[in-house]
Amino acid sequence: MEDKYQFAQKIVLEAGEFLRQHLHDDLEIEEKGHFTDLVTQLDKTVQECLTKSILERYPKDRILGEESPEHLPLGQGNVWVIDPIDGTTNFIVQKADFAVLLAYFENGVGKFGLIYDVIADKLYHGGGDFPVYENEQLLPPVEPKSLKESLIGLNAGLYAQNYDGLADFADQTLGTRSIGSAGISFAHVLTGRLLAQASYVYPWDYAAASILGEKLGYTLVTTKGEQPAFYGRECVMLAPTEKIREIKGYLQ
Ligand code: 2AM
Ligand code: CA
Repeated sequence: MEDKYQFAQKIVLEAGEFLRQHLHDDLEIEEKGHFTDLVTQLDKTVQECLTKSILERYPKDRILGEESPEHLPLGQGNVWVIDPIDGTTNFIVQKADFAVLLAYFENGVGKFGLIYDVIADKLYHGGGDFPVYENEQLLPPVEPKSLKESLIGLNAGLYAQNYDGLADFADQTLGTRSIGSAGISFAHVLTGRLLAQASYVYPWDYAAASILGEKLGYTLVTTKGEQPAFYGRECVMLAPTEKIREIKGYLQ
């Protein structure tokens, strides 16, 4: 597993370097269903490069990628979960606050996860048998503060709708923050900047955070209070395990 983990770090860092080099390229932007759900040629290129590198080295493994054709369940066999650019809108508009996300599962069990904040050059990595690091700095286990001393990650849309009671929960805290990259937002939970992060997202957006978080004392749950299905789009929240019961008290 050590080899696979080192390999994963290498290809994610290379993908980030590629995106930095192509940051100011002319972008071919396509809408995927809704005008806010965008994809560029660089999302597709990074997805293809990561897929090719993984399958060349591990031909029996399988890929679940945001931009890959089949969205298979990850419960069986060796599955790599890829989001080539998490925060594509930020990538297009802000040229910052986007991430490369990679997670690896064997028969549904998360073995390691990687969140690479490309412009900040911060790689969050570990999980499973590996300690969790931000670059070379070991991250300590969660030390949750009270809701009244904490910020939570939540976008304006979910707050405005009070989706599953998230605004009621947010109103118990010092306030909300929203970055536009689920991966980077989840990483801010892992470092204690945010108490929790809730997002309406897909498995490739939350798989790495779920593996990293579990190692440090966080749990990823749906805002309905269930285990995420790791299939299709769901509203999920990463929060300190010992705070979940209290938070659920504010959710509907
Ligand atoms: P993405 O850029 O990889 O799609 C804020 O938009 C966050 O929600 C981002 O992490 C984004 O990831 C994710 N997201 C997932 N599905 C989305 C969608 N249909 N439209 C916009 N953002 C989406
Ligand atoms: Ca993406």
